[in-house]
Amino acid sequence: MGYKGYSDFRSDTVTRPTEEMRKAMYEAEVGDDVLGDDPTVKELEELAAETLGKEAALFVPSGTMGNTIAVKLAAGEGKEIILEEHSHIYNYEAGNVSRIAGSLPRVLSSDHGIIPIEKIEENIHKSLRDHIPETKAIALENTHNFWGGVPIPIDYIKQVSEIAKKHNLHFHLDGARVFNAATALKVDVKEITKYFDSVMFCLSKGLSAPVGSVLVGKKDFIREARIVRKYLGGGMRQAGIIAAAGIISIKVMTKRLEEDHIRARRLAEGIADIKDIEIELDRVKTNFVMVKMKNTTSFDFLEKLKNYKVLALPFNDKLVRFVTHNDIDDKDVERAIDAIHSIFKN
Ligand code: TLP
Repeated sequence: MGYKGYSDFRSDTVTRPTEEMRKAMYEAEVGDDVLGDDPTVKELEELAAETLGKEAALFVPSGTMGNTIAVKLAAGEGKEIILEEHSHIYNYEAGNVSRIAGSLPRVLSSDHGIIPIEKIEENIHKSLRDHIPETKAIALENTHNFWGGVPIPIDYIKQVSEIAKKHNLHFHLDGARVFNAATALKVDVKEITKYFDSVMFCLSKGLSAPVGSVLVGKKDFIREARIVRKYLGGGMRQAGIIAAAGIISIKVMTKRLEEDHIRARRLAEGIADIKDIEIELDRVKTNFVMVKMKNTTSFDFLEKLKNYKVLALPFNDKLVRFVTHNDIDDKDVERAIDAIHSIFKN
């Protein structure tokens, strides 16, 4: 079932490929990428590595696979990885951190995605005795999905990277929306990624590609990652068809994210005065608006919202997420604002 005619704020994953992407996909030169001869995949991987300031890159089918491969190589079986308690890797990746990577997540609470530095350091375990699993890795998420798409500040990232270095830990970024973070922080994306050993970012979210994510890091790490991708069944043959869209994601779509952020802001401000809901306005910094229900449930609210042809995503019983993206324009935002006002009109 499609939602043609609806204003779809459920996620930026719903974005459809642009005309430019469709044309590039049609024209893409392709080959068998498992045999290493798809020129378009190679071009995407080289562009991704260069854009994020890393030695090499690997095109993967999803963000989940990119993160899973990274955890598997960075921590691995029986070793610990430090994660924030609401991180996507821990909560929304089907348990892959243990199911596939075989690692133990050491989950730490935070203030909107910021785990106190001392707490991180206290939770690093070296295998002094043979029954203690050793800490091997730490991951951050930027922007942080659960915490409302907030960008994690660079000086914090730098501090965590120093701890990681000091304790010889692999530092991974779940950067599904790292270009939104860079846009909000007004920096080149390298200013964020340079602190990490590996970064996963998604082409298929705000960057509008139909499929795919990229994992970047050192050459040796990516060589190993290619093997893990293969045994997970993620080796793709004439993948240049989809990589062609990813190239446009990086070259073109990364430059327009500010528009989405402005629209999210407009949406948040347009409904902030409604007394039946709660919004933390100062946390609306990228393309997410988290709306807390005071006197109803997310599910009741979303049922009503659907009657106005507006869709959003329930995060839990009380929390609803609206995401702006390339397929949301000013009219969609105004439609959502009017619909929400109508629903809560006494
Ligand atoms: N996030 C999706 C859902 O899973 C919630 C969304 O709509 O936001 N890291 C982060 C921070 C993500 O938000 C997501 C997807 C992923 C990883 C996984 O990417 P995919 O869906 O490509 O496996």
